[in-house]
Amino acid sequence: MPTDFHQKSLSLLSEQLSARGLDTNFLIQKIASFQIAVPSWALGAGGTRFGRFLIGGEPRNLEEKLEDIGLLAKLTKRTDAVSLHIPWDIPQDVQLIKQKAADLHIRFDAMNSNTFQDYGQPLTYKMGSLSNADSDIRKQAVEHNLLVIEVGKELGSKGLTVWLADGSNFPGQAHIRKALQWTTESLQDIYAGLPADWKLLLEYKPYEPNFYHTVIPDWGTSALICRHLGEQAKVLVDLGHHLPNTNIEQIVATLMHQNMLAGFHFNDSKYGDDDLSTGSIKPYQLFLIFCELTNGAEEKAQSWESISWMIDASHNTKDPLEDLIQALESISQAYAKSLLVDRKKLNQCQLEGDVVGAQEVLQDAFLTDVRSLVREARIQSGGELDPLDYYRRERIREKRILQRGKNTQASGL
Ligand code: RM4
Ligand code: MN
Ligand code: MN
Repeated sequence: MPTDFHQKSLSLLSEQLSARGLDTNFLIQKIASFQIAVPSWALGAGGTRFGRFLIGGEPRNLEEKLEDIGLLAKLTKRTDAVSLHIPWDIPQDVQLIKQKAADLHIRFDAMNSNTFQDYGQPLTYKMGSLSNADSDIRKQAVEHNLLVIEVGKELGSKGLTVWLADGSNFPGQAHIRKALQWTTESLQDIYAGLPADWKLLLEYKPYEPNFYHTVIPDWGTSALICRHLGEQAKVLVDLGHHLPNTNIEQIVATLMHQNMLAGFHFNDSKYGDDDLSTGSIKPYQLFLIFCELTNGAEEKAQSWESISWMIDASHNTKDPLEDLIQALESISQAYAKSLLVDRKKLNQCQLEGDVVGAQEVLQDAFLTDVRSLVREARIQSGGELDPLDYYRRERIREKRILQRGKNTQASGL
């Protein structure tokens, strides 16, 4: 991408935007300040239940994961935080990790607990964790979450994300009401240990790994439980955790209306929890979601700052770092486009029942090529003109392979 091509595209866009009454510099500032966390498990090749293909040069430990996020931060200027998964990425030496992160200007975003696998703990989670019929197992799962909070406190994190795999595979296997009650009580015990300036982000998912019933299958159940916890508990929306064709933007609007939106896990999907690159399959949906987000914040339904942002994708055919660069770019583009929506005109259309006009307003924003705007925001922040091109030109993966080895495997799924 030649610099003069970028300049020409930007000035053309700038002209179009000011004709629409929009201030290019203001938009650039907004785009530049929007930061999205990267999870510690997204830096290696992701597996499926059929196996895993190594990509080479995968980070061997948390320090190397931080180095990869540091690189993403330097190139894209779109991420400044890591979200840790415990026990996959339990810091061995907290001070060292804190120092390393500080050197790379990386914050610790929400901590993720794990009660969906066995990793040598005394009691098995095979039949569930926070919802288990056995109170000792529930207790163990609660204690794990409390430990995750302790680790997070040392690192300066301000949130605990709970995703529960609990549920059942066959009718009759679980007592559906009791499982919900036990889950609520377990979460109350965890909530009691939550520091006052933290939030609890409660994720939902309709199915997988359980296929008959999941204890927290949807945003409504998650919100219901949060109501039993307290104001610091809110609902986390993972884009892949919906049945096909669900109107996710409506869920976002509803949650914001109730000040109940904790944050996002960005990814994209065709069928289920596919964990594909954000914006690769349904960019219009992503844009509509951002329209609800920016509008909800503008109209003060819920503040922008109270929402957490994270990528939660898995890559088994792409280089994870390339994929994350693409995802960060797509998210910024969707955000930028949502800022272009002519709200006054849209409100007028809604008032007059002008369905055609309303669609035109949205499409006008969506079909605007904002790439130069997003690029400029990145350059002004000190990032690369074209991060993907830089990554390939500098042969970063090849260098990682030389340094870390060909057969390394990052922790994660
Ligand atoms: C789940 C969910 C969680 C993530 C795990 C690895 O499907 O999205 O957020 O921690 O996967
Ligand atoms: Mn998730
Ligand atoms: Mn998921």
